[in-house]
Amino acid sequence: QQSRAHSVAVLGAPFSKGQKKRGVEHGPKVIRDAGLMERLSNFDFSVHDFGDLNFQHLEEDEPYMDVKFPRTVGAANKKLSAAVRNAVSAGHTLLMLGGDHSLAVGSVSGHAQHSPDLCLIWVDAHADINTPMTSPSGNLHGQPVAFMLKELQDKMPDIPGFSWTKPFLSSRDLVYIGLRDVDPGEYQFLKSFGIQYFTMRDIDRLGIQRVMEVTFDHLLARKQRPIHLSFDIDAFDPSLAPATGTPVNGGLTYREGIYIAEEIHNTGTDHYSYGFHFLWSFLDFLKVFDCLAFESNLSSSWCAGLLSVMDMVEVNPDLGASPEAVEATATLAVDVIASSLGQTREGAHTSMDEIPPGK
Ligand code: 4U7
Ligand code: MN
Ligand code: MN
Ligand code: MN
Repeated sequence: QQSRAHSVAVLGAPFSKGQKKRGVEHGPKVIRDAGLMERLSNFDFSVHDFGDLNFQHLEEDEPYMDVKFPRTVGAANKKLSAAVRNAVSAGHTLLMLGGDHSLAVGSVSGHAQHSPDLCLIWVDAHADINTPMTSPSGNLHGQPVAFMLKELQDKMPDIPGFSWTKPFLSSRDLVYIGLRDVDPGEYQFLKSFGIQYFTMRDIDRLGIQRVMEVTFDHLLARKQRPIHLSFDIDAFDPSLAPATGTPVNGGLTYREGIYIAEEIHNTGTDHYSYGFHFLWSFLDFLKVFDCLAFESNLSSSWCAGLLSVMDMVEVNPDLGASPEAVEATATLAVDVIASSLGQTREGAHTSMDEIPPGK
């Protein structure tokens, strides 16, 4: 059953050609070095390390319009897409370690091939929804969402390397959290498609709790469905996540980032509050019951929630001012991953049979 993942698969994607700075291809290694697998071994689910994908470097890869390395990025994403589809089809909850954010094209499309009804939560300082025509940089890590959206189909040229993928996501199935650097063309798309987004200003006004409530109301009120979480580490304030390629001041606090992750894990257990329709509330109620029963019967406390695939991207160890800065950024990534998979701040929710006696 989809809400009961028994295993998490970890897949590294050491890739950096979606932007110009070297180093982000070492993201998977530094996130692993920060203790990822040990942290995940504390949970009740099993963990499978699928290792890192091997990406080809294409010699002949001239820019298309202003777009850099289109064939290299396209081929890498085609490969990632198949790997993600296979892992999800095999029943794993998948954790993809980037690499730059252009990898979301492969990650989300592969996920969508198995779960066409998925919804996408994009946590990022940036909207990454430029088309080649609106992109100020030509970097594909600022464009992945444009490849996904059906609404942008006739605004996207045929970019070499990307003929394998077709738009599969509706703009209503996407929510952004953490935005604070949005280009003019991107703003136009957000507004004209009515995309639900929360800038840092919105988080200041509403608080992160309300932001998550509205996010789930928007995505899950009518039906429960798989969540794809695409987490760009630059969503955090640069004081917390300095080792990244496009830092922007005024980002998420540690607690806001962890709260987002915890709430995503809690989907499927506490979502009875989303939406108002009686029938759905009732079905949600049954599901809560189901999940709680599962937790108590097996004394294995883990309930997967709706998170099905998570990307953790844009950790670049070459850009930290010191080894400490790099380690802080990578450890933060591990903390967000652990919280998304069920680590809680109130302690383990496995119940002890009895409180140990004093004597
Ligand atoms: B990231 C930018 F112009 N919008 O398109 C662009 F500001 O994956 C930045 O979110 C994109 O880190 C940042 O190049 C991509 C720029
Ligand atoms: Mn970003
Ligand atoms: Mn991004
Ligand atoms: Mn749980």
